[in-house]
Amino acid sequence: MLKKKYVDKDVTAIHSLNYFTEKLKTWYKASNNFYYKMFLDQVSYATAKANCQEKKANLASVGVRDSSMRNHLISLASGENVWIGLNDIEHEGNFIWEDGVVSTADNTPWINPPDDYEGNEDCVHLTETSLNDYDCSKLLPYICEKFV
Ligand SMILES: [Ca+2]
Ligand SMILES: [Ca+2]
Repeated sequence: MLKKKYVDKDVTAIHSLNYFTEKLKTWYKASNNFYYKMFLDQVSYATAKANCQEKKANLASVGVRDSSMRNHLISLASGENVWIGLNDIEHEGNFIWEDGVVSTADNTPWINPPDDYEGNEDCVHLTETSLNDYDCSKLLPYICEKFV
């Protein structure tokens, strides 16, 4: 029988995702009337964005700006790191939500200010508590959001 000699980080992440609640496996209608779905394939921010758009959706934006909806999404995602729709790709330090809304202190719940680590973090993922800027080429699952 074949045995794996090691388990790398990504495999561990996929394993832990098995524990997230069933709700986000299909389009889930939240109390804000938007629908959410979590995709478990681990992809770059650009691919995640394109995959959501293919489904007539956006990377989650509206729901993430709302504190109670954000906490709800974090619990539905079991605190996994997942891409959501916020980036400063165009201009360093000027974050824009994927639905076009400009990020402000009021609508963006950084616990720590984005650190643009090694000058290479322009995309944002949900953490178990809040938001973090991260390397856009890293591979993460993601949450799409659509209105109908
Ligand atoms: Ca940045
Ligand atoms: Ca960071």
